[in-house]
Formats: sequence, structure tokens, C-alpha cells
Amino acid sequence: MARKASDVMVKALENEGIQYIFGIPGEENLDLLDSLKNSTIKLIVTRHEQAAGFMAATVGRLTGKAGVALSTLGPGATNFATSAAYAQLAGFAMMMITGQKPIRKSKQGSFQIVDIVENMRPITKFTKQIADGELVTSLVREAIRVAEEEKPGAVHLELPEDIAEQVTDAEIFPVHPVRRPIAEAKAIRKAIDMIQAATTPLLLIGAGANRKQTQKMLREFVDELEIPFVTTQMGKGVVTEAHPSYLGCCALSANDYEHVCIQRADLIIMVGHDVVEKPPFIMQHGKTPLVIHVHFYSARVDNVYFPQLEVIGDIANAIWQMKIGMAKQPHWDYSFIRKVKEDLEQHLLVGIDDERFPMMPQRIVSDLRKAVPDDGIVCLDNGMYKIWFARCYKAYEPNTLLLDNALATMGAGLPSAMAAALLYPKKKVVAVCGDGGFMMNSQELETAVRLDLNLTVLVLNDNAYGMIKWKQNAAKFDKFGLDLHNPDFVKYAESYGAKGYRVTTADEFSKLLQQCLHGCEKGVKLIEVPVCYTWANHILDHELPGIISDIMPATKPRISHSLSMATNEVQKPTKEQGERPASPPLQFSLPVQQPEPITETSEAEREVEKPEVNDTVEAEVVQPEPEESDVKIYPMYLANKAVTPNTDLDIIDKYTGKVAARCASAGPCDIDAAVAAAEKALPAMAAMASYERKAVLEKVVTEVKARFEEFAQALCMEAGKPIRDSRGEVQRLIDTFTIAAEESVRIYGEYAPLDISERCKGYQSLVRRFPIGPVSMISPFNFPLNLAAHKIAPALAVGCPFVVKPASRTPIGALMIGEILSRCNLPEGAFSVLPCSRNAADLFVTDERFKLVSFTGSPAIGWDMKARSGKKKVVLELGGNAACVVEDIVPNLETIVERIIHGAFYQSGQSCISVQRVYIREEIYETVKEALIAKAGTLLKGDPKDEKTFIGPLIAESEAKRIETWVKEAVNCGAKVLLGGKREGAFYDATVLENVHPEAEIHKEEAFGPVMELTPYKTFKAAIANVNQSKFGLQAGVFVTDLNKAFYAFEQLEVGGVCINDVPSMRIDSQPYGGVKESGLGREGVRYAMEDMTELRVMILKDVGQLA
Ligand SMILES: Cc1ncc(C[n+]2csc(CCOP(=O)(O)OP(=O)(O)O)c2C)c(N)n1
Ligand SMILES: [Mg+2]
Repeated sequence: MARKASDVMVKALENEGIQYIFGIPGEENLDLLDSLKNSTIKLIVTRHEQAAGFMAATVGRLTGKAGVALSTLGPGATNFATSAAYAQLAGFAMMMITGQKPIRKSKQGSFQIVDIVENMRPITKFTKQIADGELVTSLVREAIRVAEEEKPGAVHLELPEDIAEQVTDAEIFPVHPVRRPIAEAKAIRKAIDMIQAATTPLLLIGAGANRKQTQKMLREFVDELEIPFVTTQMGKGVVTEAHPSYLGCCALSANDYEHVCIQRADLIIMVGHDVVEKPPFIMQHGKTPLVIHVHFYSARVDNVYFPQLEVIGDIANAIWQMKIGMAKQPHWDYSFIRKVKEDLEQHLLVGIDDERFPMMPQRIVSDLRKAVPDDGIVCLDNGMYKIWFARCYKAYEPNTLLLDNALATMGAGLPSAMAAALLYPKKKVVAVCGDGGFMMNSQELETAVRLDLNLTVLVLNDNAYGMIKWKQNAAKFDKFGLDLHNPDFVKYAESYGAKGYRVTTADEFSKLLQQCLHGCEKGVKLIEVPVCYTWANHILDHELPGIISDIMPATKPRISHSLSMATNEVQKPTKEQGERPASPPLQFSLPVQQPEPITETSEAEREVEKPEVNDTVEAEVVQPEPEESDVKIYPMYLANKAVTPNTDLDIIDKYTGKVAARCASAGPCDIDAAVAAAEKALPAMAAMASYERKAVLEKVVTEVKARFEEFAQALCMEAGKPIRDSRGEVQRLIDTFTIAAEESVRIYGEYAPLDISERCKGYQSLVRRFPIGPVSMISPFNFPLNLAAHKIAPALAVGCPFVVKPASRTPIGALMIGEILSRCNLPEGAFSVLPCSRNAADLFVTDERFKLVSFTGSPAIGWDMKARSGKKKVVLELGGNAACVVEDIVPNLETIVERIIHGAFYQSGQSCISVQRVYIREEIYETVKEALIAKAGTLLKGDPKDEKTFIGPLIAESEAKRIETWVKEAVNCGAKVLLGGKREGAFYDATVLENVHPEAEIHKEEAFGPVMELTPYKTFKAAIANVNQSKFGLQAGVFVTDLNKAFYAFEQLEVGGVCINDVPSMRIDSQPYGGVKESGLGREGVRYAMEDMTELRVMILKDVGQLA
């Protein structure tokens, strides 16, 4: 299809999964700007291109997918230089698109023209002008491919004005996952030999290890082998720093506790290190420690870094191979290192309670660490404080302390925090800047306020370029040229519409942090923190070197005989290798025997290497473990057929946390094929007779009944749903299919006489329902069986072909239904069940061949999907914060309590209609409250497979942590915890709160966890008004005896369903179900979903029945 090149470019970017473009358009971008107008990509206009570049780079850093920035030609493009270098050096995938004057014919001479492509050359991996509209799609694909490939970095495309408007029919290039080569077996073997032979091997984790699978593999490596680890600045948090094997971070290149450990080590396993990071330590010729370099690519040789062995290939896989190939050695000696770690931990406490004001940096770090939740994100600018954060701020999760130890640029702190807050609106995000660095991009406060970001900005004010002052002083230069005058930061923040605060005593700081991070007020907040570095600098310059020289081992360990043997063996050729030409000998000068040459491994040997890995920062990827015999493999269903093109999706037993099954994961091509097949199947589906459709539905009912326990156990495992509830859900699946079977034979139409006026004389009509066409179905994790059934069964009943995407955490239920359907008599292409990653899933929303998308899930995703779904019909079943009103004790207290407790806590509150808010009439409040607490306290928590368990794990630990944070926030705002309030891994206790602030997240948002709040009320009217004071409106429950009040509630409540004398959590599968306001659009419930999946057609009949 011929389209403007700028339109095609936007489509190509959408195809890459790009969600945001940051930048400032110029007149040369107007075509592209216009094309973005109707795109799913959000344009974020900033106040400086540099900030846009930093934001795009941070998207790359946090997601592994390229972030995109846009500018005009010349001045806009040159403003990108610093952020391009930032992304390029640090390894963040980022793409810049810049405009240019027309290249074919221009009337403006050389006005504003700079050769941007050449300008970008030294600071990007790829830079090109798009000289023809036909090339737009291939160049976008190539640029993104290059940006994301290891080592990720910056890329640039220039889109000239006349090319942007050129009409082209360039096709979009599909994105496919690329498997990375894995490390060569002999290199692994030698690495293992060296590590096992060493006396004190240490692990050093660098920036390149910050990839999702690598994090996991490294964690297992240190758990199992107990090898102590240090990190570079950008390797912080890859493995939790709460780990007993964590020693510290090399914030400095020498003279810190970590260097004592390194001096004591005879071997360092450097994982993901690149010399672009400031050296974590300095290697010396002929001396220990020896270094094994483990990375995606070989080591750049440098005076400070020249490893003796290189293990090149996918890091996660290499670490896994090493782990399984080696055992903890009895001769490994860490006694000295453990003592050093104890000393370091003591030293890290120095200054954390210091009362002095302006504040000491150690106390700032410590107070902030206490205030930020484990998954909160702290984004540093560049200044003196960075050293203290790197040394003292313990990162417990990856990507929670973002600092730049590559370009080390000032000015990135605020924009990077803005990008983090944009990507993760639920997380606490803090920017930490010096007064100098903050002012370099402070204009972006306006962008942050405009975007309504939740963000806290700390400006550490020493009225100086403190870091340079430190160096100036240490080098004994005169004090000169580094002092600053600053604006009033509080007023400055307020002038942008942000909140401004100033710390005036050291004690005030943590209170302000609590208020800004955990208070109920959202938005952008700035805290000016006066800081004094004099004493801290003295520690770095004088105290620390003294302490370190006292404990530093006088000599480096010798290379033991066994390590020397293991190292030499690296180069010993095997028989068959000896026959091949040898590579040149490795250049290293240890006082040991000269190494012999390494030769290449044959392809045949390579093939036996097992697990494949594709490790990106965020993507869902393969776990590089061998197939255990008890891990069941599920195929996916593509056009009615079981296929297993891969086993990429791990299904975790939510109780044990172990991989219990695997299934195939579909890519965009599979989804495309499924939709094409569904489209093709439509006529045959529509032509099926009612009894044939009924027979298919009945077959599902019969088979599920026969395999009842198998379904229940699978559900219990994959969802962590207590077995009692799992059985309940299987029964509901049966009910839903039974109702659909019954409804399938009574899709009645209407007859109407139309002779209502002279004009219509002789007319009559028939109105009938016809299948709407292929249906896209996205089902959630909390009811993987019955909510999939609520989409699948109505589609079968009316004859719509469909493609289901089950939740990737709980795909088994839908796959089991798929397995039954694959044996039913359905036209080819009638259905597909395709688990897939979120990126690939976009086609479920955007593909125009779907005529309806039926989504059940979170409001944020649902409404975003609606905005992107184009012309198709959309049904959204979203969340809520359901309320229950207790006006009367009816039929008795025991029943009310039993129902509310069930409604609030069954399946740990992970239901859209779980009871979250309970309003109780004042006079009976204490009685009901007491009884509820007593009953909730009896609920048993534990293994969901245990028949007695009521509270199982939440779907993921991160969810339990979210609830923990929300409850803490509510408590900070005055809430009282009447029961529970504790987390243990993925478990969260049944929790009852009182006096919850109306602005608290746990009140306003959907808790989706085992938490309910109690509130007394005076009048029934007030109670109903309270229920309505919510952005959601799914269902409500009312215990009431007065019929008038019951009807008043039915008429006044802004919800999709009212349950009288019951909790809102009741759903009957034949009844209409859905919400108003933020809770959704349209109704499910078999017959109502069937209505959505059909469209009316009227046949108007004129003068029929008259014979000539
Ligand atoms: C863009 C940029 N310009 C200059 C520098 C050199 N530099 C590094 S730290 C620093 C001082 C930072 O001052 P401030 O932000 O106030 O933090 P402080 O060190 O005072 O805590 C300077 C000028 C740099 N890293 N980046
Ligand atoms: Mg400063």
C-alpha cells in the first residue's frame, strides 16, 4: 500500500514496539510529526534535545529496547551529541531521528545545514541519511537491530524533508528474536579449571552483566558456589547487595576495602566488564590476580585490563555452564576476605547518624536508602555524591541505582529519572543531582510537571562544582573558579508548578523523604539538601588510604602450582586440534610456563552445546537450564493444530518458585498466521449448524468433567490458587461451556411489521445476528480457565473464529482447552491459542483483521489498548476496588462475616470483584469489625495444594511488594493495621485496615491482593455516596433488609452489578458482567458476550406474500 515515507517510518517504529519518542520537532520534521499524530507512539516534547536524548537512552537502559529521540536539523541535532555519547559509551540502546532540508532541491542554500551524519559517526554505532523513501523500513529495522545488539548503543537516522513526504510502498520488516552464539566449550572448561584451581577466586560484576537472564544465572552461581563478589559502579544491583557473598562496589579504582580483597585474590572472574567503565581495579603485568573475561565480546586490551582467558558468548549461558561444571572447592580460602568485609560494613556506618548541617553525604545516602523501597529507582547525576552512593547505597534489585560511570556526564540525572517515572509510574523514583548538574537540565521540570510524573528530585547543594573542588584540593591547586550562586531552589521548583522543600536540619531530611515518597500527594517534588563534603573528602583523601594501607596484604598471592597448571592447560592443544593451524600465542607474561596456542572449536563440537539464551534487559527469555524430566512441555495451538516451535515460556510453580512446565511462545509471524487462518475459517464457521456448534461445546464439557482433577491441579500449580478455589473454577468452566451450549441453539432474531405509515406500507422485516468475524481474546492470570472460557465458549456458540492470548504466567488452562478443541470437529483455522510476550502481543490489539478484541486485565493496559485498537469493537473487563455496605445484620452476623472474608481474601484478593472497601453502619461497626478480624485471623496460609490452605502466594513476589508499599503508604498517612500487614516472599497476610486516607493508593487503586479497609458511616445515603466515590464501578454488595434501600442502592450505585445481601464478589456466569467508569466497557456473561460477537443484519421485505 502506497503511503508517505513518514507514515511508513512511524509504522516501522510501531512494529519495533516503540512506545515513546522524546524530542523537539522542527519545521523539517513536520511530516513525521503529522504521521505521529495518529500513532500509538506517544510524543514527549521536552525543553532541550539533550534531555530528550537522555530520556531515550534511559528507556534503552531499563528495557533493553531502543528508546527513540527526535530533533530537527543542525542545532537540534548537535544538541544530541552528549546524550548520544552517553548511550554509546554506557551501552544503552537509543535511536535518534533528525530532520534535514530537502536533499533533492532546496531554496535555502546552506542555512542551518551541518553534516549531522558525520557529526554522529564517532558517537554512534550506525549513522545514515535516508536518501530514498523506499529505504525507510529497512533502515529503521537495521538501526534498531544494531542499537539493541550487544554491545547496545546509539544509532542515528536522518530523514530529510523531501524524503519524508515521498510516497512509497516499502513493506515493514518483521522483528524476530535472534539467538546469540554461546561460549566455546573448551574456554568454559579452562575457566572452570582455573577457578577450581585458584585459592581465592573472586567474582567481579560489571555493567554488561545487567541483563535479565544473566542476573538470574549469576545469582544461582553465587548461591551455589559461594564465591564472594564485588561490582563495578554500573554492575550494582545485578545480584542483590544483601547477599552474604557481596563484598562491595569498586566506587574508586584503588585504595578501598574492595581493593584489599582484590589484592588478596589470585583470580578474578570479570563478568560483563568493559574498560569504558572507570577501572574497578588496575591489573599489573606478571602479577595476580589473573583475570578471566566473561562477556558477549572480547576484551579491549588496555594498560589497566588485559585478561588471561576470555569466555566469549552469551554471558548467562556461560555462567550457567560454569556453574553446572564446577563444585565449591574445600581449598578456597575466604577467611581474610570475610574479615575485610566485616570491617567495610563497619566503615559504611561512619557518618550515617551525623547531626551536622549542611548534611554529610553518608547520612544523605543512608536516609535515602531507608526511605526508598527495594524496587524504587534512584537516578544519579554526576558529582561528588556519586562516589558515596556507589560505596554506601545498597542496591537490592537490578536497575534500582542508575548511575553513569561511562561518559559520567552532568545533566542526565533529572531526565533519566523522568524516563524511569514514565516507564514505571507505580515505582518510587528519585533523581539525585548536585546543584551544578541539576541546573544543566533543570528546565525539564516543566516537562515532568506537564507529564504529571511522580518524581522526587534531590538537589544536593554545596554552591559549587564540588567534585572538581575535591580534585583541585587533592592536587594542591589554589582554590579557584568553582563556586556558584544558585537560585532559590524552592521557589524555582514552585515556579514550574512542582512542590519545593528545603532541608534545614539533618533530622528533617528523612521526614521530608517520607512525606514526598510515601505521602499521599503525587506529582513532582524537589527537596534542596544543603550538603558539605569537607569531612567526607577528608575520609577519602586521608583516612581511607591509611586504613587500607594498614590492612592491605603486603604481597600479592603467588600463582599456585595448580592454578599455573590450569592456566597453562588453556593453551594445550588436544589431539585433533593439533592438526589444525594454530592461532598466535596469547600475550601474557606470568612467571609461569609460556602458554600454548588456542585453536578454534569445530562446528560439530559447538552443536552439542545445550541451552540457548537470548538475554535482554527486559524481554521474557529462555531459561538456560537443561530440560528436567519432570518439566512438562505444552504445545501452543496454531490454526487448530498443536505446534511446538520452541519451549521458550517458563511456567513457574507459584508456590515453589521453580520451573514446573514450559510451553511454546508465539512470535508475530505465528500470530499473523493465526489471524489469516481465522479470517479464512470465518465462512465455514458461520455455516456450522447450531447443533454442530452445540456438540463442540458439549464435548468440551464432557472432557473437562472427565479430567476435572487434572485441570484443577494444573491451575493450582500455575496460578498458586488454593486447590479448593481451583476446583471451584473448573466447575465454573463447566458451567460456562454448558450455558454456551444451551444458548448456541437459541440465537433468535426478530420479526417486525413495518407498515407504520403510508411510506412503509407493505414492508416488514427480519432481524438476525451474524458472527462478527475473527475475535482477538486476551485473558488474565487470575482466572486462567473461566475467564478464557467466557471468551472462547460464546465465540464457539455464535461461530466466530478466534485467537486467544492467555496470560504468559498462567497459559496452561487455555492450552488444555485448546488441546480438547484440537480434537473437535471445527473448520481449519477456527481457533488458535498462542501464549506470547507482551511485545509480540501487540498484533492482538492492532491487527485490522480482528473485528472484536475482548480483553480482561488491568485498567491501564485495557484503556491503552482501546486507544490503539482502531476500528474494531472493544470489550474491556477491567479492575475495581469493590465496596460492600453493611446496613443491617442480615441474615446473621456469621453469614455476613463469612461472605466478606471470602470476598476479600479468596485467592488472596486477586479478583476484580474482591471486597476492598467495607462501609459499616456506625451503630454496628464495632461488632462487625471485631467479628471480621477474628475470622480473618483464622485463615490458613501456605501451600496451595494443601486442602486447608486459604491464602496462597500472590502471582509474583513483586506484587506482594507492591501491596507492602501501598499499605506502608497508607500507614504513613494515618491508617491503622487491624490485622496482618506482613509480607513473606510472594505471600501477603490477610490484612484489615481502618482509617485509610482517601488519597492512599490502597484505597483509590485496585489492591488486587488480600487487603480490605473498614469505614463506619452515619446514613445509608452517605454510604452509597462513598461507594460511588471511586474511579471504578464494577460491582457492589449491600447487606440490607429494607426493600426501599435495596432499590435505592440498585438505582444510585454507579456499578455494573449490585449484589443484595451478598458481597460484590459474586458472579453468576449466565448474567451480564462488567463495569462502568474505569472498570470497563461492555458486558460479558455468555449471552451478552454472544451479542457482542455477533452483529445485527436486517432484511427488509416489501410486498412479500402477494401472489401475482
Ligand atoms: C557535562 C559535564 N560537564 C563537566 C563535567 C566535569 N564535572 C564532573 S563533576 C563536576 C561538578 C559537579 O557539580 P555538582 O553537580 O554541583 O555536584 P557536586 O560535585 O558539587 O556534588 C564537573 C564540573 C562533567 N562530568 N560533565
Ligand atoms: Mg555542587
